[in-house]
Amino acid sequence: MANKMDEKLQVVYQDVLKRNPGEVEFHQAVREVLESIGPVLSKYPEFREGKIIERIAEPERQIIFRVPWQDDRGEVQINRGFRVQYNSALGPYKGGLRFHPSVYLGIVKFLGFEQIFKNALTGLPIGGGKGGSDFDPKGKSDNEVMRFCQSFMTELWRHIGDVTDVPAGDIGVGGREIGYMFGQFKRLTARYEAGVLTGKGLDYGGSLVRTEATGYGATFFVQEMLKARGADTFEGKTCTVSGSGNVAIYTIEKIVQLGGKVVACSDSNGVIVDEKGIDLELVKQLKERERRRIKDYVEYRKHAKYLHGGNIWEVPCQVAMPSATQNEINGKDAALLVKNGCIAVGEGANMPTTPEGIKVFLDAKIAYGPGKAANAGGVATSALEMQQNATRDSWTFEYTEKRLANIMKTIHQNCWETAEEFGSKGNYVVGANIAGFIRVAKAMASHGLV
Ligand code: NDP
Ligand code: 2IT
Repeated sequence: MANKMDEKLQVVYQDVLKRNPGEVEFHQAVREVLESIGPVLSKYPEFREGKIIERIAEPERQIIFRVPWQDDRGEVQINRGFRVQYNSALGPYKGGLRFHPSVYLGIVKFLGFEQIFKNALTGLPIGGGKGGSDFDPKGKSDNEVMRFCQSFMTELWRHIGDVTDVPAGDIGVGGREIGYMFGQFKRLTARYEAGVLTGKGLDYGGSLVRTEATGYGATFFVQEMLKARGADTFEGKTCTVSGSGNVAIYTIEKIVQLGGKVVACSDSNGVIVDEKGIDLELVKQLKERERRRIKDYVEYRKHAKYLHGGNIWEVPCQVAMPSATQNEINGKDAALLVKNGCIAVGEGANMPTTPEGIKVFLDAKIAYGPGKAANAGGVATSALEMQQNATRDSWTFEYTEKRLANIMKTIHQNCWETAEEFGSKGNYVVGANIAGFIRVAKAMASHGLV
């Protein structure tokens, strides 16, 4: 991204393309990391000799399974389930499950690959993994979602456990789905193994702040980036946050707490623009409690605008926080954001900016926080949930949020210092990729050829 890929890494990349045909999102994620880590290999020749990079690119284990279930009309439905156990050098595989019709192996592998470095950046003992299904939860009844989750877990349970692999939520998987899956796991194993899933309900082993953690963490990361640019803050800043799901909602909440104003959010159908500031309680009501579409916002707030099929990045802002999905900001969108005065971008979503978009942000020298650093607060708080489960403890909101804030501060500092050390001051892409990579690579090198 900031660096040209070195020749030997080019060979590795060509091999990744050949071995994983058609998995374009996975190729994109691998390429970004390979473009960053060239300078590390000069400093640590043992990583090259041990073929650490070739080994990191290949998942340790990939599980693909049939998920049959019955809909409310009694009709049989078949979906495909995935779990990619990518890398266990630093701890049990850890990463979310995504339920969305676009899910296929290439998406799960891109997310799993990103997760390795993200989890390493948290400094906590978690390896990288990801899973999901092409099941579409939209429009399904609670009973259909429950039957699907039970069938999904009927295969997944044998592959997971509190010291082997610990799934959590991602797109389409929240507290409701985790609850159904936990119930089925408990039934199949006859064990109350609380630490097998994170994002659990507060009544049965969940952690305070996990629901808020990704959005809060991403906002803390942007706060650190603003500080690093010269004592700047969110106070009075106009912000836009794409999506209106878990990450978007708690990003908006924290921005407002820190004095910023969010004027737009979205879903896959359109954009809400509310110049008075998005009414978060209304968004929570529509999205969390009533599971409706964001367009319904204008039924309650007549002054706001709904742009069907609109592009949120056309709305001028100083801080943009993409929090929906991959590749939602292309080169044109990025150029428009910069032109309209955007000074910071913090990625709540995974890989929301295309390579062309990233280049625009880096060339413009705005503060650009890539997902694997900026959105690491979610998985970090999952690791805190595992810690509470292991000790049968539960911490207060204030204490847990403080831990999260400190983790985000440390990640920011680590990325900043690493970028500087490797000659790319202010480039968080290089900082995050190198800092994450070194931690995993060192552990892998210690483990011998496994
Ligand atoms: P949710 O399912 O709660 O919300 C997803 C939001 O993104 C919805 O508003 C959805 O709109 C929108 N969206 C999803 N797919 C698309 C698409 N193809 N095009 C346009 N909009 C889309 O998921 P989360 O908030 O949990 O996840 C959002 C992002 O954050 C993802 O990239 C995820 O990987 C990442 N992330 C999540 C973490 C977590 O803890 N949950 C942790 C770290 C990263 P619609 O309803 O129309 O589909
Ligand atoms: O992308 C992510 O980091 C997540 N979806 C959260 C993973 C987790 O295990 O909490």
